[in-house]
Amino acid sequence: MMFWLLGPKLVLILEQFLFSFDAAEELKEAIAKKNHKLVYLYNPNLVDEIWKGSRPMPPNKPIRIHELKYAGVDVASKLSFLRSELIDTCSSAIIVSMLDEIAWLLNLRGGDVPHSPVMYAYLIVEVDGAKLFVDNSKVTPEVLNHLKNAGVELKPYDTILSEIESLAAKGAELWFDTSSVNAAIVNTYKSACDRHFEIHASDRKGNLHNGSNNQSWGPSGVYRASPISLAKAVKNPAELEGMHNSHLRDAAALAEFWVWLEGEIDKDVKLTEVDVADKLLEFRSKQAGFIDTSFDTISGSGANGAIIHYKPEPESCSVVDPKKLFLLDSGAQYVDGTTDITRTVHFGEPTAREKECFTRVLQGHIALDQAVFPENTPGFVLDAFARSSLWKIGLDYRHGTGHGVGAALNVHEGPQSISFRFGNMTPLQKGMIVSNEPGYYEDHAFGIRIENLLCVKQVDTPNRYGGIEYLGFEKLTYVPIQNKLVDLSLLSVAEVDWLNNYHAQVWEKVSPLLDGSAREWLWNNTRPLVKQ
Ligand SMILES: *[C@@H]1O[C@H](CO)[C@@H](O)[C@H](O)[C@H]1NC(C)=O
Ligand SMILES: *[C@@H]1O[C@H](CO)[C@@H](O)[C@H](O)[C@H]1NC(C)=O
Ligand SMILES: *[C@@H]1O[C@H](CO)[C@@H](O)[C@H](O)[C@H]1NC(C)=O
Ligand SMILES: [Mn+2]
Repeated sequence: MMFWLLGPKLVLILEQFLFSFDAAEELKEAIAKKNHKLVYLYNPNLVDEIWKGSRPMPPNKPIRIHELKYAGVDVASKLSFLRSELIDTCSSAIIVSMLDEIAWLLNLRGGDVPHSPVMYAYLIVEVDGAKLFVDNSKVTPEVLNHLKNAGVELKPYDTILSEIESLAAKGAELWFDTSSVNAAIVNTYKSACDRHFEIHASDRKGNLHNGSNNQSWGPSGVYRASPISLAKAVKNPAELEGMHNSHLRDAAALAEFWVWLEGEIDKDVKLTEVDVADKLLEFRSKQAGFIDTSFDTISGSGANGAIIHYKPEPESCSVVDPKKLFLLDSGAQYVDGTTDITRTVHFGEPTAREKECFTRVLQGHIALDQAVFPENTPGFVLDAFARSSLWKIGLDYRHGTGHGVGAALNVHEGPQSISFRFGNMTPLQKGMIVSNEPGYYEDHAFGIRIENLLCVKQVDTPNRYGGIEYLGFEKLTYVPIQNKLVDLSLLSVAEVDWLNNYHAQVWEKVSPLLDGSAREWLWNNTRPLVKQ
C-alpha cells in the first residue's frame, strides 16, 4: 500500500492482490468520508518496480498428496458436494482463494507458508470442470496424476485474472466469498461483466446477493460465504483418527521434553526460553510423521508469560527461572494431524497466589470440557463457562477461549469459535474441533494458560428436551496438568475426579509410547490427588 500526497488530497494506491474485496471496500468508504481518494493498482509491474529486484522469490516447495487414509473423503466426492452447492445458488463456478480450503478440497498439502501445510494457488470449480492455478514447478508427477484423476486441470498461477475475464465474457455467474477473495479478482470480474454486458452490475436488480440468475441481463456474481469453510470444519472419522493418533505421539514428545527440562533445571543448567523451544522441536521432530511446528512457540518465564502473544527472540529472551511460573504454548504439524497445547508449570515452590490463579483457570478449563449443550448452540454461549471461576474473584483474561483447528491444516480455522465477542453465530457441530484455553495474566509477574484441543461429540442425556441432540466434548490432548499448582481446597470433589480421571487416561494412552525416564515421569505426573 502506498500514499501519494497530491495537494490537499490524499490519494491511496492499493495493491488489490493484498486485500480481500471486503477489506478494500471498507477502506474505500472510510477514506471517501474524509474526501480522499482510493485508486486501485492494476499494473503489477509497478509493484515489481518498487521492490527493485529485492522482492523475495516465491517459495516452491513441492506439493504432496494428503493420503485418503488421512483425508477420509476423496476429491471427487468433495467436488461433487461443491457442485451441488453451485447448482443450488445458480452459480456457474466458485472462486476459491483460501489456501487451506484449496488444500482440503484437493487432498493436497504444500510447504509455502511457515507452520501451515498449504501452497499458493487459486482454484476455480465449475459445474463441469475445475482449474488449479499454481506454479508448475511445485507439481510432482504423482500430484499431476492425482489432479488428473479428479478432473482438475493445471493453469499457470499468474493467469487467474485472464481466466476470470474470459469467464465473465462467457456470462458465467461466479461465486465469491468477498471476505477472503482479493479485490483484484472481484474487480476484474465486475468490470469485465460491465464491459461485456454493457449494463452496470450495480444496476442489475434482483439477482445480486441471492444467486437467482437472469442471463438476459448478464452476470453479476454471487456474493456469499464459502461453503467449504464449514465442510472442512466438520471432521470425518478418518480426520478425527489422524488427530487422535498425532496427539498421542505429540504427548509422547512432550513427556520426553518435560523430563529433560526438569532434569536440566535440577542440574542448575541455564536455559533460555529459545533453548527450551528449540529442544522441544528436537523431541517433536523425532516423532513419526512430523512436518513442522504449527505456530511460533510461546515459551515465557515469569513476567514474559503474561505477554499473550510473546515470541522469545535469541538476543533478548530470558533465562527460564526455576523460581517462577513457566508458560509453554506450542504445537506441531504431522502428516495426520495438527496439535496445539499449553501447559504452565513451576519448577520449585509456587506461591499461594499462583496456585489460586492456576486453580481458577483449571476450573474454567474443566467447566468448558464438561459442558453439555443443545445442538445449534454457537460457541460464544459457552465462553462464560471458562471464565466464571475467575470472575468470582474479579479476574478475567483478554482473549478468546477457543478457536477451530484444522486436521493436518491450519492451527487456526473457522468458522466456529468460543469467544466473548458476540457475533459469531456458527453453531458448534459434531466433528468440529476447538481449543479450550482459558488463562490468567498478572502483568509483570506471571502468565497461566491451560490448553487442550477438544472434539464436539453427541452426548447421551437422560432427556432430550425439544427432541434435539445434546452435544459435549471429547479430549484430543493427553498431557499431564501439574498437580503441584492445584489448590485442592478450591476444587469440588467432581473437579478432583475430573483431574484424576484425565491423568488416568493420559497414563493409559501415552505410556505405551514411552520408556525409561519419560515413562517414569509420566507415571509420577499422573498420580491421583486426594481431597482430604
Ligand atoms: C432474490 O431473488 C428474487 C427473485 O428470484 C428477488 O425477488 C429478490 O428481490 C432477490 N433478493 C435480493 C436481496 O436481491
Ligand atoms: C430478467 O430480467 C428482466 C428485467 O427485469 C425481465 O424482464 C425478465 O423477465 C427476466 N427474465 C427472467 C428469466 O427472469
Ligand atoms: C519420580 O518420582 C520419584 C519419587 O518422587 C523420584 O525419585 C524420581 O526421580 C521421579 N522420576 C522422574 C523421572 O521424574
Ligand atoms: Mn490455541
